[in-house]
Amino acid sequence: MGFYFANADIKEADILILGIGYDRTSSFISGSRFAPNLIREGAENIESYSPYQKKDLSEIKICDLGNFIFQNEKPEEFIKEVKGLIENYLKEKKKLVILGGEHTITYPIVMAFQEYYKNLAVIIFDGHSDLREDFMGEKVCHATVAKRILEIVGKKNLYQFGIRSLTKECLEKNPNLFLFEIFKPLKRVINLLKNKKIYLSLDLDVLDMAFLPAVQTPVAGGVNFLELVSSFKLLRNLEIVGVDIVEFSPFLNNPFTYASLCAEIVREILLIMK
Ligand SMILES: [Mn+2]
Repeated sequence: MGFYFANADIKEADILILGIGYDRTSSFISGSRFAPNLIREGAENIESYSPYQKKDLSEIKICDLGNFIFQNEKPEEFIKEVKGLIENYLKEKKKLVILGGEHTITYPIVMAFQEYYKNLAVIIFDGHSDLREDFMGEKVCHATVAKRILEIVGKKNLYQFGIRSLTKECLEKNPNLFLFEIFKPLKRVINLLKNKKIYLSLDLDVLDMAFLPAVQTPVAGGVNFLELVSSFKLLRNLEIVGVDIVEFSPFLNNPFTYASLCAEIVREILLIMK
């Protein structure tokens, strides 16, 4: 099944939605490979109208591409395949919303975006800094993804918000890393991002685990849903060309409850990209 609000074919769509259910490097509670389809199910329970943004999804041309089918899950092959796929959609001048899967998927996606857009900045909302050099013998995994992205886009173009799980060394790696909160620090720096193309990576564990315990690596002390949506509304002032929404692990709790919450987040994201 696709999202019920996906109303366009690939040619006429402005925004493409794609599921990438990769969770091979998950080190704690895996299962995010099931997220894309469960969020589609959860969408059946939400309105296409957003009372937060006072807009309706029917105002946007959206195509749901379904899910990416892996040919090979070896990291090097997976990176190559995903990067190539994303490049093709960018050449068609499409905006993208990608549903993970674990956070690792952001790396090949950003590689493609960085090559296509010369003035790209990456914004990450996440409970974890993901700035480790390597983790459990893996160079490219959910715990190193922000470090790999930092190497591609440079310190001036990576902004991290909501972080509350990191090492002391990681804190020093990115001058634009903001602890605990999203809204206030984002409001302070948003003018620096006005002439950039923006890629947003939304790791759902930025939310407090009381709101969304169904994530692969839960962290206490996160933001609430209203702060997240208020932060999206700030981002509406920027040009967002791509978004990923990662780390939802639906079967950890009643999948439909939390899938509905994730579907609301998808709606709010789509509406800030118009
Ligand atoms: Mn995280």
